[in-house]
Amino acid sequence: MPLIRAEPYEFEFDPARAGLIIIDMQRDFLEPGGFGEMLGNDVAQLRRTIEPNRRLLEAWRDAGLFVMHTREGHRADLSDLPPAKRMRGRSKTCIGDPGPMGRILVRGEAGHDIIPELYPLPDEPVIDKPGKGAFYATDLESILKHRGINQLVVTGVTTEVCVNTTVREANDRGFDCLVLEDCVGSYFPEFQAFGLKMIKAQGGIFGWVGTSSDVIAAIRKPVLIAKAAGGA
Ligand code: TIU
Repeated sequence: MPLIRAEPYEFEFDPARAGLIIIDMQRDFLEPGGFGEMLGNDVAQLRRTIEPNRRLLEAWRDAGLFVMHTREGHRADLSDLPPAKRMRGRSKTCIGDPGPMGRILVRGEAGHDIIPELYPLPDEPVIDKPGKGAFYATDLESILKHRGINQLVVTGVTTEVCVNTTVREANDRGFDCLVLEDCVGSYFPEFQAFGLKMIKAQGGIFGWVGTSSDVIAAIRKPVLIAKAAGGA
């Protein structure tokens, strides 16, 4: 079993029982001109995660491992949108209203979809979730159960909101989570730092924190490592 460098201590990685879950890398959260930026957020804080996620996803796919993607959003009729969520923030523009890239956080709209750099392949499950956590009101848990997955490598945005909520939900359901600090992002640097600290504190109360380069090294096929080292 490969050991991956992590905090608070090394993660015993079992590729056959691990799934990569990429949280909410959606155009409305990450792209200039999207909903996130419209609310005054600095999307550059999230965009720095795109390239590390892209490299990780490429290596993960090359290794033939299991990957899932999530999107936060609602039905077009908004019947799964809690009124409290719609009104929160007292914003002029709410979820479901027309936004810069279609109706905000509504399934099927351009802004709700995943950024092209990380677009799912047809055989990769996409979990459409109405909440911040990926387990709430989705079939994620049954997908993981049927696949025999008990470890999650977690990336995406935002660190303190949908990533933390999903990790906490997973932890209560018995999954070991390894969160990759270079592949998760927050609009707020202080929340990025503390969002990660909260996961690994108290002996790993919710899980582990590591980096994508260590995961990529663990899943690379030996022939690729030999090539990188200058071998045949
Ligand atoms: N995906 C996710 O984190 N949804 C959010 O609403 N995040 C914020 O930081 N607002």
